[in-house]
Amino acid sequence: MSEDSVDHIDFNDLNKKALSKPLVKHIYTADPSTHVFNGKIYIYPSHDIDAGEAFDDLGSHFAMEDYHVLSMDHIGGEVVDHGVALHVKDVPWAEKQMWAPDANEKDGIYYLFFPAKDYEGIFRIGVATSHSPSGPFIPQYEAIKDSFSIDPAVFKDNDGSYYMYFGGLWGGQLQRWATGSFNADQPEIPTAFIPHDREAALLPMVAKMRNDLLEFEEKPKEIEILDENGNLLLAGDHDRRFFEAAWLHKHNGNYYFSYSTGDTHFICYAIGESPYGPFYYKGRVLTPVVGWTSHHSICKIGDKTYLFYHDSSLSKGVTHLRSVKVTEINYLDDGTIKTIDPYSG
Ligand code: FUB
Repeated sequence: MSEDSVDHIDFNDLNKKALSKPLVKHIYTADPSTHVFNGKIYIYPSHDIDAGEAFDDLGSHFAMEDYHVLSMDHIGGEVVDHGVALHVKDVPWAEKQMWAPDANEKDGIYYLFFPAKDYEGIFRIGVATSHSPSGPFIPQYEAIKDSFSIDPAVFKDNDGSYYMYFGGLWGGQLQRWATGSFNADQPEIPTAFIPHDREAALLPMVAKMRNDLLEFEEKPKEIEILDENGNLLLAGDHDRRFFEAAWLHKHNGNYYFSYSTGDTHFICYAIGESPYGPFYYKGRVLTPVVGWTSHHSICKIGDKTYLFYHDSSLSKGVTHLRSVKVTEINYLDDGTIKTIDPYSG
C-alpha cells in the first residue's frame, strides 16, 4: 500500500460536488466525535498538523500534539474554536500521536478520552476532565488500566451505563494484542500478526466504564461482527471487516455499531440488540472520501441525525491534513441507513 495519488483529482470540480464544506479552515481537523451538551453541539476532533514525518503504513505522519474543541449552536451556524483543550506535553504518561478522541458528560463533569503513544511506543487510552465541555481538560496521571490501541468512543446507554468502544489495526496496534499482551516483534511491519484472509477478522473491543468514568469496570471484551449467515467476517473481507474508528449510536431501540474498513475506505455499520453485540453487518454509511482515512460520528440533533466525517479536500489530498464536515443521515423504513456518497451534491 502506498499513499493514494491525487494527481488525477480536479479539486474545483470535487468541491462543487461535495455535500458539505469544511466546518473550519483555519486549522486542519479530523476524526470528529460529536455530542450535544446543554443544547449546544460540541465536536471533539483530532487536530492535524504537518510535523514533517514521512507517510508510512504505521501512521507516523499523524503526529498530532493537541486537541481543540469546536462548537456551534445549530447545524450551519457559526463554528467556534475554543483553542487548545489538552496538549500532549501536559499528559504525564503520553509521548506523542494524539489520535482520534471522544468525550462524554456525567454529573456536570466532562471527560475527554484520547489515545496516545506512551514512552515505550505503545498506544494507550487516557482520560482528562473539565467542568466545561470545551475544556481545558486536566489529564489523569496514568492511562486507563488495561487500555490499549486507539480510537475510543464512549457511549451512554439509556440506563446510565457508559461503554468504551476502541481498537484500530496496523499503526493502531490492535493486532499486537491478539494474545493478551503486547507483541513488540517486527515493529516496522504494520500487517505483522494480522490473521490470514480465511481466518476470522480481528474484532473491535468494548469495556463498561467504572462509575467515575476514569477506569474500566471490566476487562475489555471483543465485539462480534457477523455476516448474513451469522458467521464472523473474515480477515480477507476488506470491504466489510473492522479496521478502526468505532462509534456506537442507538436508533429505534437498536444498537448501531459503525466503523471504518481502513484500506478499503468505507464507513460501514452493523446492528445489534445489546451494547456488547453481536452486531450483524448491514451495509455502508459512507463511500470513500478524498484521503486515506475515513472516520466519523453519528449524532442526533433535534429530530434529525447527522454524520460528522472528514476528508482531505482542503489540503488537496494530503492524507494527514484533513477537515471535518457534516451531512444529514437518512434511515429507510427497515432501519437501514441510506448510503452517502460525499461528492454527490
Ligand atoms: O487521526 C489518526 C488516525 O487516523 C485515527 O485514529 C484513525 O481513526 C484515522 O482516522
